[in-house]
Amino acid sequence: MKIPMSSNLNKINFCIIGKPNSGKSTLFNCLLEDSISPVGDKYGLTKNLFKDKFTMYSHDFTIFDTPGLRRKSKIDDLDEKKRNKEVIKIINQVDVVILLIDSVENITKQDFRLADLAITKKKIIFFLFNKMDLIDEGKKFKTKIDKYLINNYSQYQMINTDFISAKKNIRIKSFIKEIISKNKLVNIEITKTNLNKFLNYLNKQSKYPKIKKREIKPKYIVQIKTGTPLFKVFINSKKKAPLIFQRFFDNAFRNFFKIKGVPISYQFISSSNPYSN
Ligand SMILES: Nc1nc2c(ncn2[C@@H]2O[C@H](COP(=O)(O)OP(=O)(O)OP(=O)(O)O)[C@@H](O)[C@H]2O)c(=O)[nH]1
Ligand SMILES: [Mg+2]
Repeated sequence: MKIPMSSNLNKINFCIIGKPNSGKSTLFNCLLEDSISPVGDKYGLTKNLFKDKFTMYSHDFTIFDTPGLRRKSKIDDLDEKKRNKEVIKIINQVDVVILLIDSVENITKQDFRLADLAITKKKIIFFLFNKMDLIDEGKKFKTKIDKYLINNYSQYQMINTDFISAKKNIRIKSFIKEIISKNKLVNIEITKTNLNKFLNYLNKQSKYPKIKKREIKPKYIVQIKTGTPLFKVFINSKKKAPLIFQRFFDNAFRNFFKIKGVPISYQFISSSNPYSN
């Protein structure tokens, strides 16, 4: 039996993080249809957390605007260090992390580091490209970005991308719909029948990673939780599931069930008798 969901599906908490000037406060105000958080060209304008609520598509959202994050090496100000710590704390508290990127600038290593952190904490994460009104050929830009991420970010399967203009209120509502749909996906329940179909599919592929010439295979899968779905995966090995197998399994699983951009947890269970079955 699966443990019931702890959180209410119609309540979603999210925070907007990212470099100074990327437009976090503009997006915050746009969603709240009010000028709550100060906005402007001055670098590092927001110095405190702003929190507020809004309702859209019958969902209650709690949203945090955060101070812009700079690279650690660039910071010598104690207050800024403290603010950075607060932002990291907020990531722990929310369901969804919005990493806001100025489309006119490049994605930075810091952006990837923040994304890695959110992924480790099992959050839904969006790379949200803002200021699309300043981009001439939007379609080409999106294709270029997705290609870039596929080639340069190994965790591409774990993230979502979207493209908006906070200032011009473009694609904001469809972005909120995306958040709602990903939040639903976190509560996915996969039936035993479908888990078995997946195992059969894998067996037909017969491309399992090998350790010392022996293939590591899953023997049985069971879902034990929703709301960050958790699956127990029993494998045909006495040893702990090697990382290469864990990656292979996650990839195949996500492709088969079409789960992109939401966290999944697995417990890989080694068997006492790997040669049975
Ligand atoms: N053209 C354009 N400008 C934008 C957009 N969103 C924000 N801006 C501008 O970008 C500048 C910075 O916006 P803010 O919302 O203050 O940025 P922030 O990320 O909150 O910045 P910090 O608080 O310093 O971290 C302002 O001049 C905004 O008007 C957008 O979609 N298009
Ligand atoms: Mg701000």
